[in-house]
Amino acid sequence: MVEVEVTGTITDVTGDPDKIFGADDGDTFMMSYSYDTDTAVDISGSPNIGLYFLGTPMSFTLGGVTYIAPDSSSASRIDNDTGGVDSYVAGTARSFSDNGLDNLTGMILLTDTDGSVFSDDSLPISFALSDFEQSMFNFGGSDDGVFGGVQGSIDSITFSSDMGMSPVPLPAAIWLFGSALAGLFGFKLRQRHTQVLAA
Ligand SMILES: [Ca+2]
Ligand SMILES: [Ca+2]
Repeated sequence: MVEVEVTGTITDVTGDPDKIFGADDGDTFMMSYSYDTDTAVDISGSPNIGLYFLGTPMSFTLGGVTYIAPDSSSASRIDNDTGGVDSYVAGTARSFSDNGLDNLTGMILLTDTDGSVFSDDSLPISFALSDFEQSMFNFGGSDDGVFGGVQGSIDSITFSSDMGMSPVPLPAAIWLFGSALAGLFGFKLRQRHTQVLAA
């Protein structure tokens, strides 16, 4: 699985006059999601566009509240050289409800204007935020029919991947380490014994 953590700063709450998200300019925005590059299927027929349902929850935190979009909503789109531009989107393909709010949608959009970040339309294992000239996020929804939305800039995006690195429980790790040490000492003892016999 590839795990992605995004942090941003809210720069525009003018779309949320009733403050349904309880967030102000300068507040932190966080988003996290994950995907399996082996199982995610590109449903776009275009060789330059990758459109994937991620099949895992996607969480958004702002105004001190975390909103969790269901598995069926999380999606990502990769554009490679569309009009000479590479772009990356991760967000909700369908609106959802959580914490008493409805019609919730959220996404991040990053644009590399010289088209150099992606060489195909596959889901990325990693990239650097600095590879993109433009980045933004938005999040919106409604509270009893009152709509609100905020947007801002992305400060960091970090990828971590656990491929081939499944965590080993500590007691097992100690047992393996102890056993390896015993093997090492056994080898050295045998070696010394052989030298003594040869002398
Ligand atoms: Ca494609
Ligand atoms: Ca490209």
